[in-house]
Amino acid sequence: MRRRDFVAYGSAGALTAAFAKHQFDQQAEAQSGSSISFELHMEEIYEEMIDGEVIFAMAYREPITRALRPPLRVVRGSTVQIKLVNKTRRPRRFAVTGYAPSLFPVIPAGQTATVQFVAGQAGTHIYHEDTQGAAGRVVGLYGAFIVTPGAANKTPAGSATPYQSAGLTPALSAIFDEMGRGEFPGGKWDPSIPTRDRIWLMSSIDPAINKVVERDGGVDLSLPIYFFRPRYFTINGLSGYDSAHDEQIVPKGYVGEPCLIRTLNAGLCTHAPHIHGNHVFGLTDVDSAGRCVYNTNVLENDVWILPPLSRKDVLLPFKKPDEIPAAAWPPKEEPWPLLYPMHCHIEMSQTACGGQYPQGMVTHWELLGPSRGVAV
Ligand SMILES: [Cu+2]
Repeated sequence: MRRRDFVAYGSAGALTAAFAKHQFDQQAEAQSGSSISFELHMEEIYEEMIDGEVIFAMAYREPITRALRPPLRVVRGSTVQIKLVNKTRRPRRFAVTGYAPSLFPVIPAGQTATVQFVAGQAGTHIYHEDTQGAAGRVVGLYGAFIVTPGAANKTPAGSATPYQSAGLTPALSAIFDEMGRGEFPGGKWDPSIPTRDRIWLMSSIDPAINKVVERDGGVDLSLPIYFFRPRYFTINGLSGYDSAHDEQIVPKGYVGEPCLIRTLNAGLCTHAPHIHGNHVFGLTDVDSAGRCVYNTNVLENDVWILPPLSRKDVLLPFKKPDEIPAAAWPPKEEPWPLLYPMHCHIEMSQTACGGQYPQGMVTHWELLGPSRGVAV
């Protein structure tokens, strides 16, 4: 099949995912405190890699929008029901990081089950397949599970945050209280602006493992006979040129309008996202049980480590890049927008198929202008 056919399909998929995400948001808000239902089909698919290779993979699919690996957004305290349809050839078990495995029964091949649990602490999680070691997850059965705080999201001083008031640390409160003044002149945090809340769900693919799974060979990646040699590295399923220009991935904004970036690693390699132009504020981490932790000490990071199954929320401040002298700001000769790259600092992840650079885990962010509404 020709590459542009796949690209066209991919764009439609991205649009569908965006629409679906919005739908999910509305649904989640409408049902805050009560219950919310999703349906995910586990499917065996073929996916095109950035270099044109087509490989076997698996994915959770939303059956109405057809979106692959849709992000699920729910409000803290709501009862979450997920109808899971196992269309693959092996038993599967669903999992969500930080939630007890006993919540999720094994679903035999061809069977359907509905799991139910209460959404806990507001934060960023990964939902994924959890049998055969990590094999199902590594061939693509994963997605982002986001818990939003609902109305109880204020700092003691009354500033809105993406997190719940209970357990909010003084350091996080200080960041969100600062919005609308000082470093962040763009106004208070507004959870209703979707473009200021991004998901970067990273993963890595070893086609040899996918081949074994395609042949229905038993793979247990916890066994030492399996060596994981990844050749493709993705953000939200895309690599290289595609991830660098995807509207759902690239943060865009004006000075003083910070963007929350939820970074997650569903793969088997440790990653190290690194960003140019600004440092990010590290807002959350995970503990040894996989639960979200609100940081008590917010550091400015140039690069942050992201081991398998970990998640770190960071805040990209959208401030004047330090390398531009104040006397030369705003720039008169450089055209807006200013573009800055983001790339993983584990260097193997910068290639596709063992050498095609820079077709790996890369994207960029765009500073659109000095402040919203000001002509430049
Ligand atoms: Cu760099």
